Amino acid sequence: MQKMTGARYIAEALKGYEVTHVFFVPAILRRTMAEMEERTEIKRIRTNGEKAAAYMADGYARASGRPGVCMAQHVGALNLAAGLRDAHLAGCPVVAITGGATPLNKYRKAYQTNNDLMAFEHITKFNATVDSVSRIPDLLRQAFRLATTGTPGPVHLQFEGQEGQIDLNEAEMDRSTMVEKRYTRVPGFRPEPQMEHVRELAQVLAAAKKPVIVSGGGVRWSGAGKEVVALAEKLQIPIAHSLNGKGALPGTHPLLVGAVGRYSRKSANRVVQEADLVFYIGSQAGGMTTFAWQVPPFGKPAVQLDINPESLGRNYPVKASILGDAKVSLEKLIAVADGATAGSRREWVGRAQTIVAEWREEISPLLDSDAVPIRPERICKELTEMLPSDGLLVVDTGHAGMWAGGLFDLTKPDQGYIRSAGHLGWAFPASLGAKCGCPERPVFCFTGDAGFWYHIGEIETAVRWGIKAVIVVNNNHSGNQSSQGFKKAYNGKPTEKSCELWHLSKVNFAKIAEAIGAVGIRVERPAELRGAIERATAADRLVVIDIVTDINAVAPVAFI
Ligand SMILES: Cc1ncc(C[n+]2csc(CCOP(=O)(O)OP(=O)(O)O)c2C)c(N)n1
Ligand SMILES: [Mg+2]
Repeated sequence: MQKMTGARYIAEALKGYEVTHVFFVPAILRRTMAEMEERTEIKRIRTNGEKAAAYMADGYARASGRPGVCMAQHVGALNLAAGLRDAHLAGCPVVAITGGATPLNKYRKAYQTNNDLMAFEHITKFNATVDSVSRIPDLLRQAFRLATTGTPGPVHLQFEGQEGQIDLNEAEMDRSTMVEKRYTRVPGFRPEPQMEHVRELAQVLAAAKKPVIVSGGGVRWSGAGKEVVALAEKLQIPIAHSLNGKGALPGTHPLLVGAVGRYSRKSANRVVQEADLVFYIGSQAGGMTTFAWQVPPFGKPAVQLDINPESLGRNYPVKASILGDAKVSLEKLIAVADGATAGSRREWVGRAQTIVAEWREEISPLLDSDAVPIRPERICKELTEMLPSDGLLVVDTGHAGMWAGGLFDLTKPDQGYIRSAGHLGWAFPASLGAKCGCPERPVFCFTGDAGFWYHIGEIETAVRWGIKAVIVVNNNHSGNQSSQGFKKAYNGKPTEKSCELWHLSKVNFAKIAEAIGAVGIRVERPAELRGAIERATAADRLVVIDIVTDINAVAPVAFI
């Protein structure tokens, strides 16, 4: 035991947990920040908004597999909470630290004070107050432990004091138990499944004539993409994936049919509809992946593998289920799977491949389109061809999620893909965090203009810290995904004034980027895309590629 301040302890513990960056808006844990400078190499990324700080920590975690850390003082706590919502939906380990009221200033209208704790309750796995400096060690350990185990997710610690200044206090602290290395990355544990459950599930698979795998985000966290492919090859099963699962699979594999559900690829939806059994692996079979339980319809025979028992059978009654880590469970399943049944699925695999070929033929004129203004499909094609061999694509929601989820392909084994789980504006800050988490990887972001506006001030953060990412903006001067919903709201006859609800200004983002010190490239013709991406890849700073696109280009609802 050694007497030390909370600030010193936190700085040393974060270093021990292999945290390389923290994302925050001042003033929070001021003394801890100073200790970090003195005792660690941790970069203290001061952002221009708390929500962006949370998204950066989220992107850092999804890219690196290590928990992301973000912080806000008491008055910024709910801004930070808003940013944890996507990490919660995506199951991503983020440790959020905020300041809170003190016993002396509670309930008396102290400046900037409110009780924020409940706001974190439904978006975190653990939501605790740190009311004594001597509780910092165990609560910090619990925070990292919970963030990285089971289904990963965000956690929140509210430190006493507007700025969490309880870190100034001293206590006897035990350095030897400061860090549990197991929880420095996901997965904290790889629980093994019960073999009888593995055999049961193998039997159901063996009996299926037309099975399909739906590979989810759990496969990405577990690093089980290779095992999914090996099982599919051994038994000859087509593979669809959720949007969270996209980054774990080779986009060019002959058994791959694409993203299933709402932001999807028509071929995947058709194959899942025709299947006689769906095998969900590391997927919650949620509304997005199943198009609100229409693909497949509720009642379709299913089997499931997940690390969290809550997921097993929740949305589709299961004929068999396995509880365990995806990678080790699949290794065992591959060992007992009956490869002799593979031949009986030749016709089914052929059918799936025909469906994929039909989809490709249908979409290729748009992928190759030379239209001006540029079609977003053409951007996806260029990104597929130009993303560096170890590049990571970070994708926003809405139309960006539809275009990239359905049309972009990972073509090299070391490429990656992460996406907003629903919050518009997530991708740009998340891509900056991703670059901090994986500095050696080229990071690209794909976003619409409405998505980019949310956190445009973070261009300044990226320039200040020399964070190099390439931001590809599909700039149709509107949030045009919303146009369809408004058309419906006007009973199919939108008025001229209804454009007010979704049109935005025509702005040149390249000029804004240049003014802040980033590289700005404006693209107006499809033939310029390649050169722009090449230039951006070679640049040494943040690059914004502002692509002028067609305001009338609307992504098809890829439902059968
Ligand atoms: C936080 C949040 N608010 C609102 C939405 C609803 N929403 C989904 S897409 C969209 C517009 C997207 O516009 P843009 O990023 O420019 O892409 P575009 O549709 O124009 O291609 C909106 C407002 C959302 N997903 N998240
Ligand atoms: Mg737009």
